[in-house]
Amino acid sequence: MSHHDERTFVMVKPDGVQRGLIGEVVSRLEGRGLKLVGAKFMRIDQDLAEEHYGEHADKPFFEDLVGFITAAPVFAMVWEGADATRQVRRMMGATDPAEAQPGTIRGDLGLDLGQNVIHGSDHEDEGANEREIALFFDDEELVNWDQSTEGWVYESA
Ligand code: IDP
Repeated sequence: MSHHDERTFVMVKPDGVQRGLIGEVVSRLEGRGLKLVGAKFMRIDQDLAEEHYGEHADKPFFEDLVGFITAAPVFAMVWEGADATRQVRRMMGATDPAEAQPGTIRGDLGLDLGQNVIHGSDHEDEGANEREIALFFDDEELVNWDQSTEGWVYESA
């Protein structure tokens, strides 16, 4: 694994899917130079929702959060690149779109904390990216491939 190979889990949430923002989110991540290695259009069931958001199980908003994430399909993805987990979080912006900087995905595309368009693994939670990837994808659903533009994204391969 070279240092360009960090993988992170990203998901367009039900509000983003309903609002036709899959392409916009994918376009921003592609444009940054990140490499798509897995994608799945799917409906999250109750069990998966409760596991994915397990850290929030005791929060007052947990039931609404699980209800929201299971209410319509999501677009789950794995993206790869240098410092990918932290870089995607920077592109997402603050959790509350009302506070997210313009120029970020949430800051440009959302207004409501409960419907903030995108999920990305937390870079401050060690191993969250690998755990979330494993929760949503089997190994054989991830595609190892060489992207011919890599030499134009990273100065040294
Ligand atoms: P993150 O999505 O930026 O990682 P987390 O703190 O992990 O933020 O929260 C998970 C999701 O739960 C958020 O994206 C947001 O949709 C929702 N959420 C977080 N805090 C609140 C809250 O105080 N009220 C309602 N929903 C919340």
